[in-house]
Amino acid sequence: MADHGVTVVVADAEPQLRTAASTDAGRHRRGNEDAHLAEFPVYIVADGMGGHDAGAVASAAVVRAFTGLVGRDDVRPDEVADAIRRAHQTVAALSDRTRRGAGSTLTGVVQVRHDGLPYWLVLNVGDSRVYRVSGARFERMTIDHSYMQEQLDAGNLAQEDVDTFEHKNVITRAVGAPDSPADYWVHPVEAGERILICSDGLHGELSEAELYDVLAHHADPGEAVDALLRRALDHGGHDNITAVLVDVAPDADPLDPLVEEQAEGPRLETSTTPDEATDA
Ligand SMILES: [Mn+2]
Repeated sequence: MADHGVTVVVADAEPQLRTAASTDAGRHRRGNEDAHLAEFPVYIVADGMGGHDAGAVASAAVVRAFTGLVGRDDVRPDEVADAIRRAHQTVAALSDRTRRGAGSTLTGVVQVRHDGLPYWLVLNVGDSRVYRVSGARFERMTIDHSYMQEQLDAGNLAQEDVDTFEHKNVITRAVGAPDSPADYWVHPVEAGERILICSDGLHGELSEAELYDVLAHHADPGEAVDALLRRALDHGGHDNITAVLVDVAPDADPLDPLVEEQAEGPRLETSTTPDEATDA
């Protein structure tokens, strides 16, 4: 039993996947403005911001925009773009109504179908992140929309100085904010891979080496997310912390199109801003 009261949900709606999710307010914030959804085929994290409880309302609204996709194995990429557009509209309306500047990050993966084959549609707005472990490989699948990332890209900030960068929490795109299209990437579903979706309360406390270390030492997804949150709390828990983990079974049938034909798979639209999402 964890000493910080996290909630871990392990779902098996899709037999090839094992998932776990955990969230904690951390040690410094009164409430938890993170929200998440971890039900096949939707695995997303939203980190809300805004005065009073506007952040929590915003992140909850973002997650709610995706609930209609839950339980389906035939989701199309344009339906994900529609969900993001609905989330934008809802949060923007909330922001206008409350005048508190409500917004939210949104990141994660949705398993979509294209020509009958399943892919991960990776999506991102803001500075929550998606990571992927495949064998000894650990990679980030998203690019932050943040002032820090802009300074890194411009060469004004060195990678070794990110830990002490003062304006870590300034994001440049948010659900509900203008000029904030989502980025998209498409990735074939691979046997044995592990996908981590998290808010900055996790990746801001743990280095990528630490994230990988924890993931490599806990095969069970529930134990892994619990260990990730415990580690973030040990580092101070300065922010709300959320982690969603999706494991694709290592023994997935190689003849199953789920994991076959990756090289031959259809090319999906991989531009960062499909038309469907740019007008959100
Ligand atoms: Mn946060």
